[in-house]
Amino acid sequence: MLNIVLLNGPNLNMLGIREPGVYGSVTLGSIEAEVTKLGEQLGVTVECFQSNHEGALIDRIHAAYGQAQGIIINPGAFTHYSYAIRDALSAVALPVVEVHISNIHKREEFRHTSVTAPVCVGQICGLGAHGYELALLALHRHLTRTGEE
Ligand code: CA2
Repeated sequence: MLNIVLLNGPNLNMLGIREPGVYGSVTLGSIEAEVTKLGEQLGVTVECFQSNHEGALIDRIHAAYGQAQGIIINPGAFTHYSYAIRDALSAVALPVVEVHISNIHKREEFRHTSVTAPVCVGQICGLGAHGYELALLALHRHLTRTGEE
Protein backbone atom coordinates (compact mmCIF):
# COMPACT_ATOMS: atom_id res chain seq x y z
CA MET A 1 0.00 0.00 0.00
CA LEU A 2 1.37 3.41 -0.97
CA ASN A 3 1.59 6.06 1.70
CA ILE A 4 1.24 9.72 0.71
CA VAL A 5 1.58 12.73 3.00
CA LEU A 6 -0.68 15.71 2.27
CA LEU A 7 0.79 18.90 3.74
CA ASN A 8 -0.78 22.33 3.99
CA GLY A 9 1.01 25.43 5.17
CA PRO A 10 0.08 28.67 6.88
CA ASN A 11 -3.46 30.04 6.86
CA LEU A 12 -4.87 27.14 4.86
CA ASN A 13 -6.77 26.12 7.98
CA MET A 14 -8.90 29.19 7.18
CA LEU A 15 -10.15 27.76 3.88
CA GLY A 16 -13.91 27.98 3.52
CA ILE A 17 -14.08 30.38 6.46
CA ARG A 18 -12.56 33.60 5.02
CA GLU A 19 -11.88 34.98 1.51
CA PRO A 20 -14.13 32.59 -0.47
CA GLY A 21 -13.68 34.87 -3.51
CA VAL A 22 -10.00 33.93 -3.75
CA TYR A 23 -9.83 30.45 -2.25
CA GLY A 24 -13.38 29.08 -2.62
CA SER A 25 -15.84 27.92 0.00
CA VAL A 26 -14.51 24.41 0.60
CA THR A 27 -12.95 23.78 4.01
CA LEU A 28 -9.57 22.13 4.49
CA GLY A 29 -11.31 19.29 6.34
CA SER A 30 -13.46 18.50 3.34
CA ILE A 31 -10.48 18.72 0.94
CA GLU A 32 -8.63 16.25 3.16
CA ALA A 33 -11.70 13.97 3.25
CA GLU A 34 -12.01 14.02 -0.57
CA VAL A 35 -8.33 13.28 -1.11
CA THR A 36 -8.47 10.49 1.48
CA LYS A 37 -11.53 9.01 -0.29
CA LEU A 38 -9.79 9.15 -3.66
CA GLY A 39 -6.77 7.53 -2.02
CA GLU A 40 -8.95 4.62 -0.86
CA GLN A 41 -10.11 4.12 -4.46
CA LEU A 42 -6.49 4.11 -5.66
CA GLY A 43 -5.17 1.96 -2.82
CA VAL A 44 -3.22 4.85 -1.30
CA THR A 45 -3.14 5.86 2.36
CA VAL A 46 -3.24 9.64 2.75
CA GLU A 47 -1.88 11.22 5.94
CA CYS A 48 -2.96 14.85 6.33
CA PHE A 49 -1.11 17.56 8.23
CA GLN A 50 -1.52 21.34 8.36
CA SER A 51 0.63 23.79 10.24
CA ASN A 52 1.13 27.52 10.43
CA HIS A 53 4.74 26.92 11.50
CA GLU A 54 7.67 26.41 9.16
CA GLY A 55 9.58 24.12 11.56
CA ALA A 56 6.54 21.88 12.12
CA LEU A 57 6.17 21.44 8.35
CA ILE A 58 9.88 20.64 8.06
CA ASP A 59 9.61 18.08 10.88
CA ARG A 60 6.66 16.41 9.10
CA ILE A 61 8.60 16.33 5.82
CA HIS A 62 11.53 14.66 7.62
CA ALA A 63 9.14 12.16 9.25
CA ALA A 64 7.95 11.14 5.78
CA TYR A 65 11.45 9.86 4.98
CA GLY A 66 11.38 6.07 4.99
CA GLN A 67 7.69 6.10 5.88
CA ALA A 68 5.91 7.59 2.85
CA GLN A 69 6.44 7.26 -0.88
CA GLY A 70 5.43 10.78 -1.86
CA ILE A 71 4.31 14.21 -0.73
CA ILE A 72 1.60 16.61 -1.86
CA ILE A 73 2.23 20.08 -0.49
CA ASN A 74 0.62 23.47 -0.58
CA PRO A 75 3.28 25.44 1.27
CA GLY A 76 1.09 28.57 1.34
CA ALA A 77 3.11 31.77 1.43
CA PHE A 78 6.24 29.73 2.32
CA THR A 79 6.19 28.77 -1.37
CA HIS A 80 7.64 32.13 -2.23
CA TYR A 81 10.55 32.34 0.19
CA SER A 82 11.19 29.26 2.33
CA TYR A 83 14.54 27.83 1.33
CA ALA A 84 14.25 25.73 4.50
CA ILE A 85 11.15 23.92 3.24
CA ARG A 86 12.74 23.55 -0.18
CA ASP A 87 15.85 22.03 1.44
CA ALA A 88 13.71 19.64 3.53
CA LEU A 89 11.85 18.46 0.41
CA SER A 90 15.13 18.03 -1.38
CA ALA A 91 16.70 16.19 1.59
CA VAL A 92 14.04 13.48 1.80
CA ALA A 93 14.28 12.93 -1.98
CA LEU A 94 10.64 11.84 -2.29
CA PRO A 95 8.50 12.76 -5.31
CA VAL A 96 6.58 15.92 -4.46
CA VAL A 97 3.63 17.58 -6.18
CA GLU A 98 3.04 21.23 -5.29
CA VAL A 99 -0.53 22.53 -5.23
CA HIS A 100 -1.92 26.05 -5.25
CA ILE A 101 -5.63 26.68 -5.11
CA SER A 102 -5.32 30.07 -6.79
CA ASN A 103 -3.43 30.82 -9.99
CA ILE A 104 -0.30 32.33 -8.42
CA HIS A 105 0.82 33.62 -11.85
CA LYS A 106 -2.26 35.85 -12.16
CA ARG A 107 -1.73 37.44 -8.76
CA GLU A 108 0.82 39.81 -7.17
CA GLU A 109 4.34 39.54 -8.54
CA PHE A 110 5.79 38.10 -5.31
CA ARG A 111 3.54 35.05 -5.80
CA HIS A 112 4.88 34.33 -9.28
CA THR A 113 8.02 32.73 -7.87
CA SER A 114 8.01 29.36 -6.18
CA VAL A 115 11.29 28.43 -4.49
CA THR A 116 9.91 24.95 -3.80
CA ALA A 117 8.71 24.05 -7.32
CA PRO A 118 12.23 23.22 -8.62
CA VAL A 119 12.45 20.28 -6.18
CA CYS A 120 8.98 18.99 -7.14
CA VAL A 121 7.89 16.59 -9.85
CA GLY A 122 5.30 19.18 -10.88
CA GLN A 123 3.02 21.98 -9.82
CA ILE A 124 -0.77 22.31 -10.11
CA CYS A 125 -2.18 25.78 -9.65
CA GLY A 126 -5.32 27.77 -10.31
CA LEU A 127 -7.72 24.83 -10.39
CA GLY A 128 -9.19 25.37 -6.95
CA ALA A 129 -9.54 22.64 -4.35
CA HIS A 130 -9.81 20.07 -7.15
CA GLY A 131 -6.07 20.58 -7.65
CA TYR A 132 -5.40 18.40 -4.60
CA GLU A 133 -7.19 15.43 -6.16
CA LEU A 134 -5.36 16.02 -9.45
CA ALA A 135 -2.11 16.05 -7.48
CA LEU A 136 -2.92 12.67 -5.93
CA LEU A 137 -3.74 11.20 -9.35
CA ALA A 138 -0.48 12.59 -10.76
CA LEU A 139 1.60 11.33 -7.84
CA HIS A 140 -0.04 7.90 -7.95
CA ARG A 141 0.69 7.67 -11.68
CA HIS A 142 4.26 8.84 -11.12
CA LEU A 143 4.81 6.21 -8.42
CA THR A 144 3.22 3.33 -10.27
CA ARG A 145 4.41 4.06 -13.82
CA THR A 146 7.96 5.26 -13.24
CA GLY A 147 10.07 3.98 -16.09
CA GLU A 148 7.27 3.94 -18.68
CA GLU A 149 7.59 7.60 -19.73
O1 CA2 B 1 -3.24 29.55 -3.90
C1 CA2 B 1 -2.72 28.93 -2.96
O2 CA2 B 1 -3.03 27.79 -2.64
C2 CA2 B 1 -1.66 29.64 -2.09
O3 CA2 B 1 -0.67 28.70 -1.74
C3 CA2 B 1 -2.40 30.12 -0.85
C4 CA2 B 1 -1.51 30.95 0.08
C5 CA2 B 1 -0.81 32.06 -0.69
O4 CA2 B 1 0.09 32.75 0.17
C6 CA2 B 1 -0.07 31.53 -1.89
O5 CA2 B 1 0.50 32.64 -2.58
C7 CA2 B 1 -0.99 30.79 -2.82
C8 CA2 B 1 -2.33 31.60 1.19
C9 CA2 B 1 -3.24 30.70 1.90
C10 CA2 B 1 -4.19 31.55 2.68
O6 CA2 B 1 -5.36 30.81 2.86
C11 CA2 B 1 -6.45 31.51 3.29
C12 CA2 B 1 -7.64 30.83 3.23
C13 CA2 B 1 -8.79 31.45 3.61
C14 CA2 B 1 -8.73 32.74 4.09
C15 CA2 B 1 -7.54 33.40 4.18
C16 CA2 B 1 -6.38 32.78 3.77
